[in-house]
Amino acid sequence: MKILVTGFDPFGTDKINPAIEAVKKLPDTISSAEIIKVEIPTIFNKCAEVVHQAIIDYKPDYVLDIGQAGGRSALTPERVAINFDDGRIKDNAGYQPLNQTIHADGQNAYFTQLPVKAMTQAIIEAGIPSYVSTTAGTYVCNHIMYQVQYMIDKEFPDLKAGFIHIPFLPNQVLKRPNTPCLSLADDIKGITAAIKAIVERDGKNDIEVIGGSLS
Ligand code: PCA
Repeated sequence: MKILVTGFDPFGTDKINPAIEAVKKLPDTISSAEIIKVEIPTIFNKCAEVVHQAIIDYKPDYVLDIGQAGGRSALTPERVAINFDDGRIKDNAGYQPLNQTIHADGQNAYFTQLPVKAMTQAIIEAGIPSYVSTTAGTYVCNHIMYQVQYMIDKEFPDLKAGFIHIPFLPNQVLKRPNTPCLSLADDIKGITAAIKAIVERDGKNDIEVIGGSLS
């Protein structure tokens, strides 16, 4: 089995992105699955071109995109991606879409094929905080999650894909009081546990445990 894991480059005012830092340091093999690591730019559309090319080049069974969610306190597997770009800030190419549909012929939203509850449980069992998220926002992270789902819909029906948002690193919150953070070692441990859960649940449904949220 092959799993393509992508990490975004730094964006906004940050000089580092925990996503690509963690992805670079993942093991090359997890539960006998080959891990292919690719850095992607925090640029609308361009990031999807890079992932599309990587899917063609590597023919992975799974795509797992990783991105920073500054302010979150846990590793959060995302349940759903929406057909909507709405930038709070410009992307790394200076583009700031407002109220844009990503694909006119795509679904309004796509659910991930990944077992988000099993992933969350595995991350917690590894000693790292985790919960299932039901919004990946409206910036480049939701965009790439949606774009990969659109590729599955239109072009790669056997592919399975999803997304994990991760908190700031400790050195990103030195001047951001009362903001949660997680160490790079914990990011790596948690993402590795989530990938193990993906491999273990391959061909099976997600586990049926409580994992919903009220907000
Ligand atoms: N996080 C941003 C885009 C790149 C990243 O790592 C987001 O949550 O949309």
